[in-house]
Amino acid sequence: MKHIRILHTADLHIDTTFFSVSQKAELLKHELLETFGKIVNIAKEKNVDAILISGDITDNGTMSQASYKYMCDAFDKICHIPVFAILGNHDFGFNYTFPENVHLFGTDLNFVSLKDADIYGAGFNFEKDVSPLKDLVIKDNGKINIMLCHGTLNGTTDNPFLSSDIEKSELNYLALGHNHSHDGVDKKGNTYYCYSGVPMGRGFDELGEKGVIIADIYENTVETEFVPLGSRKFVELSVDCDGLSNYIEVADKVMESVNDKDLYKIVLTGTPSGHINPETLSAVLQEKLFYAKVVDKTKVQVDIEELAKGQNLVGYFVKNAMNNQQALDYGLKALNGERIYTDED
Ligand SMILES: [Mn+2]
Repeated sequence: MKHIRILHTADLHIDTTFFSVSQKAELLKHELLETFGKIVNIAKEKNVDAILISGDITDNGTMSQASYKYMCDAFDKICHIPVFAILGNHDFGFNYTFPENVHLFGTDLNFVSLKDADIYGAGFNFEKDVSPLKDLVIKDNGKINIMLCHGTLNGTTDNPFLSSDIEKSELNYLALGHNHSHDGVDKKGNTYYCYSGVPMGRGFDELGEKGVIIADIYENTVETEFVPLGSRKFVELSVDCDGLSNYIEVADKVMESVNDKDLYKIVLTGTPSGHINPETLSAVLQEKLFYAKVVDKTKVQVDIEELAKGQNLVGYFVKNAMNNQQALDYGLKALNGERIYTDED
């Protein structure tokens, strides 16, 4: 029976700056590199026939000498496993060579044969905003056909392609890169496909567990497994402050459902019975957790109708902001001299 086992990853974004979590940026940058080391180890443990990297190897086309050497050493450690890679839209200006076991496809669609499979690939096209999937013509239907592609499914920009392009491709497996979240494996026609997602979250827009895909690809079917990489997670935690009266009570509640490894965005909701000082809460949580930021979306417990009657700044403000709950909540806090903790901080 024809069969090939591959490890599918993408969007490594090596040397991401992590500017949104500046205090921990350098450490996280290093951990991202170590996550790449973990990927290579998993490839070895799972005895894969090949590793596929579907673009965005770097975050901006360059990497430090240390990161480049780390990657080369990691590839050397698995010199018996072939690696197939393409460049993504973040790899503009990429000018590195990797050890011999790494095959980096150019921009023009091409393929390499390995065991029972033909592996097609083409790097991100900066000149022509169209996916190479649209030009794909399979050479040998008697083989297992796989393709690496970096672009937007059913989008309009960034090398877009359609579900119907997948359906008519006659590929067995399409290893996608560009979308940073893995939303399961899909199938169109006879083609199994997925975005593997990033190997490690890099901000509060990349939440939760990240990993790689191990796929056993047969002529008529594909079996896949999502293997978590155990990297630090970005987590958004909503905390209902109904009835809580101060920052200590809120901090206690937060500590019940966190660990000291992950990065947290703590979103305060509900109507507290007393004043919660977000500044103090933030300082306390930052001390207890690896990383914490507080976003205050609590409602102020006041009699709006009564306030609106006031012949003063507060009364004037409330009268005019009456129909906008968020403006009222933030405005009343601001008028009370508090710093406002919003999502934009
Ligand atoms: Mn990317």
